[in-house]
Amino acid sequence: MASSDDEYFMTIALAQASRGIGLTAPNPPVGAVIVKDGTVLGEGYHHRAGLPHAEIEALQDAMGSGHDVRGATAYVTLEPCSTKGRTQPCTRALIHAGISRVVYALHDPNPKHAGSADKLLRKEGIDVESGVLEEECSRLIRPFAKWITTGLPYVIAKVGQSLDGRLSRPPGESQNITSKAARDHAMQLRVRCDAILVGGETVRQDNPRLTLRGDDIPEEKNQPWRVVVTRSGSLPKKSHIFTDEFKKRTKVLKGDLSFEEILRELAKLDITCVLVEGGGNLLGQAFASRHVDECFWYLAPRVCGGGVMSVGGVAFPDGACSVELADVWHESLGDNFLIHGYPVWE
Ligand code: AOF
Ligand code: ZN
Repeated sequence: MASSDDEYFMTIALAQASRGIGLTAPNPPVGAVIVKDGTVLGEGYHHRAGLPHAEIEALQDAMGSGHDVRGATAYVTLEPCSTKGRTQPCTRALIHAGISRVVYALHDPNPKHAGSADKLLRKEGIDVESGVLEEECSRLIRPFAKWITTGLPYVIAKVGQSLDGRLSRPPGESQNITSKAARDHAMQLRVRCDAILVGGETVRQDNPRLTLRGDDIPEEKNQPWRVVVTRSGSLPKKSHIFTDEFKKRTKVLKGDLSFEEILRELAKLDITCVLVEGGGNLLGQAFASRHVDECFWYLAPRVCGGGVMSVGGVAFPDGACSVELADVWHESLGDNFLIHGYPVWE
């Protein structure tokens, strides 16, 4: 039976897993904790695809400090893997280490592993418990779960708009709509993602850098891919994204692609999570295709009286989409306002 102690230790594993958010594609972020007699002996998380899984990191942390892990409990935010991939299966490592109980949050959505761990571990006399903090842990691996089950990356829409729904201000004015606090907040979204997607017009009008910068950026984080979709293919060669030090991380997708075709192209680059930053046409296309999974909507107390609609364009004729967000939360960012939620596509 799971206990409140199990939830407590799973919270620690979840905090470990969170350290890997945005770093592990195409693998999920996973955390693990080794506990014996109520004491944490070791903790760890999966840092990057190809490197050891969370369980191995936690076992090494414990054993590296001289602890005897035999008879200990392993808490893992995801079902331990059971077949060899880039690394050896974790179920085997847990068995060899002499772990006597394994508690994990949810089944691995990867069909290669899903549901196999229980049988393998129990055959060796190990107690197995699952479902502890399942909801919290499943939220963490939403991008991986979508990618591994559909072959498409998870889509986060970021919109920064005026009260009258505009992404831009009249020509000649500064083009910032939202406040510095809101833009700093949005920068953190780039940490979670493997790619930032924009339309060609955004590159032509704004010449954005689309890089990760500022404080609080994990050292191990790669710059996300910068992907521009353009029908005409004509983009200024001097744009930041083609000339700066990360120009190798820029990709242009040309032609008349549907949003799903764009996502399939991204999946080929092992992108499991993409941030759609605009402009209005591309956001319109994303919503009309019903492929938006999560939204961050920043509202600035400003009326623009003109400019590009935040979700619009030719891809978004009247009635193309009407969708409600679920699990909504909101917060104030100075005088700006953020609404977050998950579109529910029926
Ligand atoms: C775990 N612990 O920390 C992670 C798991 O190619 P590999 O060997 O890295 O295996 C990748 C698969 O392992 C991945 O698709 C997912 O099913 C699982 N991820 N499993 O036990 C971990 N990251
Ligand atoms: Zn594993």
